[in-house]
Amino acid sequence: MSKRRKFLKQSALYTTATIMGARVVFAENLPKGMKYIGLSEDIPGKHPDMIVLNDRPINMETPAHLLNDALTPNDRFFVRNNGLPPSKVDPATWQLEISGESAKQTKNYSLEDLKTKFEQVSYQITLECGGNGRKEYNPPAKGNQWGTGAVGCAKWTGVRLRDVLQDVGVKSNAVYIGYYGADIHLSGDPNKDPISRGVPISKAMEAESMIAWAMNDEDIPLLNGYPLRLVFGGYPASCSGKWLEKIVIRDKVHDGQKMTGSSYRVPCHPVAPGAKVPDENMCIIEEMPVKSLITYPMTGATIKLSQRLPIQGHAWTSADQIKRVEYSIDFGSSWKACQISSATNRFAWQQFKAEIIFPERGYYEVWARATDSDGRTQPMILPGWNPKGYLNNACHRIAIKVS
Ligand SMILES: Nc1nc2c(c(=O)[nH]1)N[C@H]1C(S)=C(S)[C@@H](COP(=O)(O)O)O[C@H]1N2
Ligand SMILES: [Mo]
Repeated sequence: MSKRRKFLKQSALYTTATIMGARVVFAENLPKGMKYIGLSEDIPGKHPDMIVLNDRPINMETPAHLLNDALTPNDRFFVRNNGLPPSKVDPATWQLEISGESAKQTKNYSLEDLKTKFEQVSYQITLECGGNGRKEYNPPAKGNQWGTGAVGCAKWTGVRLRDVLQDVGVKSNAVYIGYYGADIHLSGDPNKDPISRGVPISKAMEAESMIAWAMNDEDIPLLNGYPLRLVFGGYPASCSGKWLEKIVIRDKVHDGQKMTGSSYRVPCHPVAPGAKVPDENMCIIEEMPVKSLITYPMTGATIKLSQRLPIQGHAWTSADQIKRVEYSIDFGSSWKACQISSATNRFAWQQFKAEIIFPERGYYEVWARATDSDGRTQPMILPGWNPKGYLNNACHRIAIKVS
């Protein structure tokens, strides 16, 4: 971060917060964790039915039935902020610095440089927060109590990260890349990063690993990282740095904010629920597990016995593709196949659908279960408990009444 940027950040703080349509004049004075009583659940640019878990920093998830589109519209894409988004972004002067001990040189790129010097690519890539589904864990884990909606799939446009890294020059001892964004630590301290994570160099070099400036053919919304972000499919979305202003090529595992300790880590070996796990026994989450979501109908729907119930949803994986999605209406005793679409590219979620006939009137649950090309499948109940409540890929369930 340059001295000038640091100064801008320090003076800007969170003064752009608006409540009831007006700027919060003494925003800096509100004690941390306290909520504005005038805050409506509506966050500008986002769908009014998004579920707001937190407003400082903003964290919001998408109800399953709002995720029915093959590509998640920008106003329905979940938001997971660790700090406060930059209050002023000027795309004309935005710079991305690439440096680090395993970079052959330090180089800066403007948005214009990125758009004109490299091949432009678009991929449909699913982003899922590592903590999606956390609220089901027992004993509960601290942190945002995500239900099912910290996931979305958008069409991202930008350049391949590897093309830019290669333009700078990558030393043969490179191990990891780390990112720094322009967001501000909740304390307002410009010397602290809200988050600075990264991926192994092999992941950074994959064809689908991107530096993106567009989401569904529009500018990326401010809350999702405008004007520039990293996008890595198949890894926890925490790797996909927003408001991207610096990438470091490291000769060791990146040790930025939330890379160390227990953040975004799970026990290297399974533990009993509630166990205390020392930091040295916690391993960094890399590939995310296979998962699916029923996006139609909404849970609680009623149908007549004479009707067939159409169901729809998506399935995603860090493996090459989804091979199979099945549904059950008898609490997992038997499963029937759904139809699935093929993936546009690796890491795009795939659509599934089926038409269900129910044997008699009553209460049912529809459960969905996906299996990927590596043969991994979803557990029907919660997978391994872990202290921070990550990686819950249990089958999604919806309630149906047949009358
Ligand atoms: N600079 C920056 N990048 C970030 C974050 C952040 O707080 N700051 N949050 C991370 C986390 S934990 C997640 S899950 C994703 C969320 O991306 P989204 O808000 O666009 O859905 O962004 C990641 N990138
Ligand atoms: Mo996340």
